[in-house]
Amino acid sequence: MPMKSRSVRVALTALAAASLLTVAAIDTGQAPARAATADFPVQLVTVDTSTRADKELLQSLGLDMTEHAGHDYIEVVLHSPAEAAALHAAGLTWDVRIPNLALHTAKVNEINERYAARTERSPLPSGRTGYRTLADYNADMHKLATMRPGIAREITLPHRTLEGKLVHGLAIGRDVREPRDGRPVFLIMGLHHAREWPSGELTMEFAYDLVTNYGKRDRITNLLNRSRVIVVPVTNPDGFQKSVNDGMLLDLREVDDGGTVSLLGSPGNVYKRKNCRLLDGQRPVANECALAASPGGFGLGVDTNRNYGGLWGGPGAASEPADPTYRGAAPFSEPETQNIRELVSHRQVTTLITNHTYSNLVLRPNGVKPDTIGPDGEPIGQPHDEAAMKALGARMAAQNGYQNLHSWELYDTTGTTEDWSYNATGGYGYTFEIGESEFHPPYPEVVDEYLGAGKYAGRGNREAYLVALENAVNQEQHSVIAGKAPAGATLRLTKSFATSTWNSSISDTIETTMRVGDSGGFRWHVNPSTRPMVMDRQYEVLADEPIRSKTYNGTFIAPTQHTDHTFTVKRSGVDLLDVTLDWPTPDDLDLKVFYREQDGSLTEVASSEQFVNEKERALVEAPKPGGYVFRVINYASASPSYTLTGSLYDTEPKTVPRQLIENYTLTCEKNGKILQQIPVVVDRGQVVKADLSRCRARW
Ligand code: 0X9
Ligand code: ZN
Repeated sequence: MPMKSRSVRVALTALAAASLLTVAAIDTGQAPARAATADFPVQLVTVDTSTRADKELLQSLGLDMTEHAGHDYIEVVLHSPAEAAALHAAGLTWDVRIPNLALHTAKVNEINERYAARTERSPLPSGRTGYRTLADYNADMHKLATMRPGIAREITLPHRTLEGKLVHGLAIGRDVREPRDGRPVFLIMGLHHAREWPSGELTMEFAYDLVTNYGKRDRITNLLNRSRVIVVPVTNPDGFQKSVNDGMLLDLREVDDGGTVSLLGSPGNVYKRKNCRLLDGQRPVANECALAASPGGFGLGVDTNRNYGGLWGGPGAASEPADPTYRGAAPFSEPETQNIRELVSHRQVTTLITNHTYSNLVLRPNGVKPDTIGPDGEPIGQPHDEAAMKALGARMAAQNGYQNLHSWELYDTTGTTEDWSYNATGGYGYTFEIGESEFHPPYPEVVDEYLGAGKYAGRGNREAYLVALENAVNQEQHSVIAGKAPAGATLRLTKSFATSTWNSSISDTIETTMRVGDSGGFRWHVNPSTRPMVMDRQYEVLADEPIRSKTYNGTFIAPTQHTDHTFTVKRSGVDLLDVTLDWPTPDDLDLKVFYREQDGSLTEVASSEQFVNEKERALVEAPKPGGYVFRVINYASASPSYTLTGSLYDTEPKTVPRQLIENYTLTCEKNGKILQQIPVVVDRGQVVKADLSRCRARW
């Protein structure tokens, strides 16, 4: 994770004295004079969040947070002066990274135009040289299915969007027009969030790669012989269409001509995140959604990545429609999430990737910290399959060079795609946050993200997706039901259960079918019958007593000065270094923790800058052995003394014990008539034999 370069911390009093617009004008000094007068330019800022409390405070403000975050910052899109005011009022400080996103998009458009003009064909599988519009996506899927009908088939998801659009996808694999024959499914998606254009581009390029290389490259041919791949590049077409249409309109030349200053003052829907649900339970009328762009355009709408049923309504999802992470009126209230729910409930999706931008991350479940108490009164814990999902995440991250993390390591979320899909089906699920630093960078970066660049040249997300597809077909990582049944019989696997939301539950049904081939032998690749949620799961608690603790009693530090104290971690394998600072006066000391590198330089590893009168605490997880410096800084304090304590802790693993074993119901059917029905229990990595002799006898 690239750590933010800290600039001077802005003193609160100075900010209070300045009017907001003046602050905005200073911060956005690079914008051309004409573009940034009365209008507040939509901007990308880096908010200082040195403690988890700061992160939670920021999250409570309902601002438009990005996934770009580190131990002491989160990047946020500011859409209006009111939002800047909310940050001030909360006492948070920030630096401006992109002072005018509209102007920035116009610049990116210019770069893109130049790239397209000088490039006849990019090295991408499709050869594209610029971002697709919604129409381009649909045309490309149609083209692939027409080009190779034997292995690519267009699919249309069951629900139209709120604006009445169809959501299209592509099914890819050998005999893709034949009835399903029990092969596992890999699902890859893009554009849950409207402004995250590369997430659709990479999804579509993977489809091109598979379809054009089937029969040419053994690895791809073999994978498509053993699986079906479902590609849904644009899961939120209403939102995406608004973002991309407005985005492509922003033109820098028009600034010079003086024509569209107001347009640049407001980027319209370019940074729209959510769908077109402007009012709970209602569909927008024609054009209403496009015109609803509030300053900067994130405005109303449901965050489709908070609307899934799993843990719906819990931490990291908002209940207010104007909030960027609005969860919607009910779990699965939106057509966009209903579509994906039904897709996943009617196929055996053993692995899925949902693409987003940005921050170069491979994220895995769960969305909340393991020690968070969940709806069942027990800690949410680590996913039952943590070890395997972490290992697969690492193998993918070795291809694209991203960081391999738990989703919750950046901030909490509930109701995301894989919060539901993993916990309901047991199929592995990942969020990819593509790209280093922005929602839709210059197109050449999209090319690099797909094919890999620098150290990762020739690998990139292309290879990461292939690794995921290999996992989807690897039967060690899912389950197999095998046996003999009459040729032509339909086998049906069903399971109904309650999926926990945060405060209640919804009923979920998984129902998948396959047709038995001419030989009568079948091998059905499925997810395990018992859901991870009801299996045992691990979490960790801090030991009651520290392994070692050292206390320093300090004396007065002159204002703006600091005092350093040294501390040593003698062995590896310690789980936590906990540093606390206390002092008697009601004013402000700050704390920073550094690691001393071999060359003697200091690397900041934790810090705590609470506000006046709050005591400081900094945590270093899994501290490396070596020398540490605890720096006590007098920010604004007259204290004659302070007490500083460094403690090393181990954590103790605890288990929420296995509670349940769940089964599928397997039926063997002839022309819709059930000839035999049996329960099937199958674990991950297991092959079980299903005895369907009665079905054969009665056929
Ligand atoms: O917040 C989201 O929905 C995703 N990030 S994005 O910037 N693309 O909007 C991340 C979802 C999972 N991540 C976390 N739990 N942090
Ligand atoms: Zn996203």
